[in-house]
Amino acid sequence: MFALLIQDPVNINGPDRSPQQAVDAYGQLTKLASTFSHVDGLFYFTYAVCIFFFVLIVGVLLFSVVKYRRKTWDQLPASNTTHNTPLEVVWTVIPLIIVMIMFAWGYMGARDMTVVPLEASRNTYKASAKQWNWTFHYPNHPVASYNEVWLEVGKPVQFLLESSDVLHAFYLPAMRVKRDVIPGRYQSVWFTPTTVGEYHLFCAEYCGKDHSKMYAKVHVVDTATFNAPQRPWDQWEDSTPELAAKSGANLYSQLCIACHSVNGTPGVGPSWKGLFIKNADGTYTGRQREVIDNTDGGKRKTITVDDAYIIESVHLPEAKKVAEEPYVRNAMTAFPDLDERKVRGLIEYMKTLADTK
Ligand code: HEC
Ligand SMILES: [Cu+2]
Repeated sequence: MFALLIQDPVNINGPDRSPQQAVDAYGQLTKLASTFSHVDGLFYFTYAVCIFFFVLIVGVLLFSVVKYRRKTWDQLPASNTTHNTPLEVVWTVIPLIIVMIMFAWGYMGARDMTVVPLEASRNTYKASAKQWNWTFHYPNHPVASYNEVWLEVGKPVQFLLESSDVLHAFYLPAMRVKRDVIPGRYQSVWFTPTTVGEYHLFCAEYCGKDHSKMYAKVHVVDTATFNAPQRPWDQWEDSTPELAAKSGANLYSQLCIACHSVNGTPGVGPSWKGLFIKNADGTYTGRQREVIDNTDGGKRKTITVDDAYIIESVHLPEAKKVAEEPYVRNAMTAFPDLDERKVRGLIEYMKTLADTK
């Protein structure tokens, strides 16, 4: 039975799981990577109490069932005792003490987790949740990142959580933090990451169709990597069109893949295949697209897809909405913080999906 409980710490979530995402010695919790060790202590204490009383109660029950079963039809009851005051006191007081220990332990832990130390509040990130992405803003750097965030090891950090649509939840099991993200109000969590590595951030509140895909990578890196002149979240290779397309493809698989296919299959949004047409001389022309132009009183127009239209579609999708069924009825997530350089990488990637004339 215990072989089932104690899972292989390396293979529990597939071969690509890094050691930092492995489970702890008992195979029950993700390996702790923050200072909130009381969560583990309390968890295992509660777990041990439950196992002890389960075995005790079921054991006594089974023993009595067998020992005191009626063996003949006319056998009298073994005992007529209905009350035993010392016994009642014992089984009230002992559980009370155990429960009070759990309460005090949990209360002190909850206080630690909710009172944000000054050092963490001076290192405040913003995490914005939106169906079905996370956007991160950094305390002293203008560039935001999506679905990936970088933290400095050993430095207390606070996350200010906001949602621009529905309920989400910020769940970082390795750090032992979890908080609902509620539209119209700021929530916050803090922790101190203690181990360099890569961790999973999950959305833990069902938030619609692609809730299961709403997770982010949390990179905990050493101080030198974090403060490198080229910050780890600000790296973007686009020195040649091929490399830009590669960076774009990578970003596509993080941000756009949920709604846009690249093989012509319609999704929530139109496929990117054939958005451009490659001419015989190697240049690209955009395809014709019927749109509703909300910057011009909602008029229907036929436009030619070009860089400006794509950049606008990313920053302000409502400006020109695709007028074709079924896309006209669907809404696109806006990415106003995605800088133009990255959108140009995405455009280079779209061009690799062009139809040839
Ligand atoms: C939540 C789903 C969703 C996500 C995520 C999404 N889109 Fe869209 N996209 C749509 C929908 C729906 C449309 C069509 C309606 C409209 O124009 O607003 C659209 C339209 C577009 C268009 C206009 C396409 C055309 O054929 O005319 C572009 C360009 C675009 N999206 C780019 C992106 C990029 C780049 C990303 C990732 C950074 C992205 N989208 C992520 C849903 C999405
Ligand atoms: Cu969510």
